Amino acid sequence: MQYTFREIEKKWQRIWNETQAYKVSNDTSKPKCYVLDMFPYPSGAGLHVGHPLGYIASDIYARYKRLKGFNVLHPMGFDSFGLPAEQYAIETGQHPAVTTEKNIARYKEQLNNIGFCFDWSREVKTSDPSYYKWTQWIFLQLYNSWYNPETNKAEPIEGLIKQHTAKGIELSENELMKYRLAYRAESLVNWCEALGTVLANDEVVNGVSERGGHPVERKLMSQWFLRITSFAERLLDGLNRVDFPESLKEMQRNWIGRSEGAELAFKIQQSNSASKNESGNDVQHNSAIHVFTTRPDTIFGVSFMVLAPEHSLVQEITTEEQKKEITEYQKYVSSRSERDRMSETKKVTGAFTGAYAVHPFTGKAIPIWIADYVLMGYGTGAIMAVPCGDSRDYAFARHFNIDIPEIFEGKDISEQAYEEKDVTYCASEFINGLNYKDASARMLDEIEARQLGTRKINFRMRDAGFSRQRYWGEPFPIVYDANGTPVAMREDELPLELPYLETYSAGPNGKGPLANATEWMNIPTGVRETDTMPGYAGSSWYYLRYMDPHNDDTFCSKDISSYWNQVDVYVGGAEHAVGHLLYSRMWCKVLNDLGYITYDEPYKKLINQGMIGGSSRFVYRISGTNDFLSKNRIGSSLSSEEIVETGIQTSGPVDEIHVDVNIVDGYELDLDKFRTVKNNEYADARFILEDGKYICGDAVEKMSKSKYNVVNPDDIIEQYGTDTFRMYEMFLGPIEVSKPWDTKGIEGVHRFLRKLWRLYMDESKGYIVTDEKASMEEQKVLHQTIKKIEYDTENFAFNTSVSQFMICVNELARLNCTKKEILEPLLVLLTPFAPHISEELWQALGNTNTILDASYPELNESYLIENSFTYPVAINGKTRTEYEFALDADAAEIQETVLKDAIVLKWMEDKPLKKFIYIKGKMINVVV
Ligand code: ANZ
Repeated sequence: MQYTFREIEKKWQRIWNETQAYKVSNDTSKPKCYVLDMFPYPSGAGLHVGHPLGYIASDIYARYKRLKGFNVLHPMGFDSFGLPAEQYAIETGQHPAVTTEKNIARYKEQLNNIGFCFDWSREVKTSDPSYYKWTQWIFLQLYNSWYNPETNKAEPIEGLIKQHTAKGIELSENELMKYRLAYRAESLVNWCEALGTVLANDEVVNGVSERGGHPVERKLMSQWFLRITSFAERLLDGLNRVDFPESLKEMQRNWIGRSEGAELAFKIQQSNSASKNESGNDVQHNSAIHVFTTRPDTIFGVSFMVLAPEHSLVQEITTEEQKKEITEYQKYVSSRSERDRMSETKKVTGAFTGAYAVHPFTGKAIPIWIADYVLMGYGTGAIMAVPCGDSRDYAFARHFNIDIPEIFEGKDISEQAYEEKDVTYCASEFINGLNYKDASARMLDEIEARQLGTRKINFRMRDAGFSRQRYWGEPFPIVYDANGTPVAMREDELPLELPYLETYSAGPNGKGPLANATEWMNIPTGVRETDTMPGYAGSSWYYLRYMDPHNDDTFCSKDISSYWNQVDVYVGGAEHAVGHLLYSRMWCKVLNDLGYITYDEPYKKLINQGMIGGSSRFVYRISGTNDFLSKNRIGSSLSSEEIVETGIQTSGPVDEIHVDVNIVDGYELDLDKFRTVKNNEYADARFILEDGKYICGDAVEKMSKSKYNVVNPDDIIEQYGTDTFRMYEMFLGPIEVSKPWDTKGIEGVHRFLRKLWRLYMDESKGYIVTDEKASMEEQKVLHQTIKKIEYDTENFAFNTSVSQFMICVNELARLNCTKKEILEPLLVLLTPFAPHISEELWQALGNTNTILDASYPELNESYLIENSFTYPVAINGKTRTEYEFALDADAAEIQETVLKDAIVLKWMEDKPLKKFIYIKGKMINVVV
């Protein structure tokens, strides 16, 4: 019988589908295991071979856990709302609802082709009203909650209202907005004109939109926000309780950006003649400049202060003489993005306000400047500048000729600031002579004692923008009444469905497309919110819906979420490190605080799979011609035969052009196919070959259509089969490492499966497995494999598992092993990797139940223990031969056997035995 993989795979996929083999029950006495993949955006391009890498790894793990007796939840769904889906729809001129459905169907087909064990009855789609009903409901929970700093928990906002009523205070809606976890506020946002929407910080990379690379500017707009900053400390703490890659934890920590320090006030010096208002009168400044510093220990080194150019005090304190300069500088800064300002380190710019502050300890006058390196959005938007301790302050002082006081004993600051903390202080009054730690503590005490300021912890993280001026997202369950006050919809009014729009161009006044849906927008009680929720709304809680996907009464019943509990393993890309992964952790904490679920971290363990790069191929066209040089002929001269044969006269500078990897075998271009691509653009191309072949250049690049290096899993599966494809993806290398796709090596994996097949099946004789008892050696091969596969699977090290399977099959083939005792458990080990061939052979062995529910082979370590030893046998200390004995063999028997051995007798030369030395497990020496 042949290994007809196409038939076998289709057959089992059909049977598993018919028997609902992957359906998972919530009602079971088995221990649970929840294995989750980051669900995909159903983009128009479909899946390429890079996408399933993580899915295959998690699928292997899920199948393994099932064989180990767990009830395994391994669901899949679609992140079908959001910008990518809408952009695709706009590009192709079709409605997002239509393209999304089409793309989902295509994705599902491709996923099923890879043989995943997803329980499709639990599929969720974020754009489905039955799903986003609950996204809207959770939004209302956020809207109706506040963060109680006393209990450190999200709580219903009624509690806050009651607290105030008890004190006789009635909180207005404006006041409440300052507490709600989902709130509306005016804020400078990342406005992307080209996309017509506001973007979250993590969607802006290097000052342009992550999608499309369009310019992003800062704009003041009224937006919805999530008060994620209230959870900053808990988001940090929680990282100590989860098993995430250290690099990812570090990214989250940096993003949250916790800084300990002090906030303190510098009084503004009362005007000398310098500060006059428009009518020429002295201006009274009652205000002080509040600064945030992480280095209160350096306060005696302060020689100037800097306000962010947008700081509200600038206007007030600037003197008449400096007005012009300050205004011009402000104009210059407003043209620059926050990111440019943060990343600019070389160019020093700034302007003097003409005003002075008073040093809180020395009473000295300190000039107040504005400069773009101080950002309005961080700390208080103002700093005390310490040039000797901070490089930006140092550069600034140097550039503007400001004093650089020395406060670090014996540190050289003639060239640059000293930023290390191994210092003792001088010229610093009461901290002179102290080290950093003691000085900081003393200074903080002093600042608080003198009521100059307080200890303060700052976070770099900002509240998360939650509004998008787009069509394809969840509508907010909010209506503005006649006064413009937001009113939450009632739970029983949900879902608020997205109206069907024919066009989804932007609405008036920077509003989204929903502002064009006037009938939908204007209702008797007011006007609906026309923004929609961002892409990360639906993905912040989808792991919960999979547990209880058809519940119409609640987002997920508490019993069920307690049973499935945290996601045991979450597999996905590192690009979601500070977006999705932080938001979903916050939502989890809120739902936990409000008592809807029983844990406050959604994911126990996280694995980031690496990216699979495309292996691009290039051809080299002589510029301005349709003539091509094979890679190693670039720069070489043409022979006269070649000139005659091809008609190409001279070589010359070449253009490197991407060529579709699918018409290249390894590096060799298929010339006939090449002539037909791009509407026969190269139909009359001429070639200078090497050894009769056209050899392409290559490079590893992102896998994308524009680089003609996309490999579709369907094509690979058609040629080699699903099982080969799955194993080959794993064989490419460690899951967390990025690597290029290379179809070449797949042959080896395919040959391995054929070889495995032949252990069970003979082409002419058919089924050849016997009931004979296995030898120790065969048992050893099997149990080594059990041990390795089990260890690797627990550690997601699947590439070495594939190697082990290969070693195992080679060994068993060498031993001519046909024994069921060995070959049957081997199939169970292989099932998670190559389920179809395993099931086919399992049935051939006479099993009638499915292998998906077989039990995992038990490791018997005793087969791995070496139980015999090959002794070197010496005569008078010189090794002459060797002999294998069982380790527990009797010493007298060993002596008897050795002394009868021909080689031994020869070297004894008939001399009488003086001594027989036997050291167990080491050596034998015959002394004569
Ligand atoms: C005095 C000082 C002395 C500082 C010294 C540093 C070193 P992190 O760690 O990132 O929190 N800073 C405060 N607010 C700022 C703003 N809005 N824009 C730009 N810089 C700002 O950094 C905190 C430090 O960054 C603060 O401590 C402040 O400078 C500056 F030897 O104060 B420091």
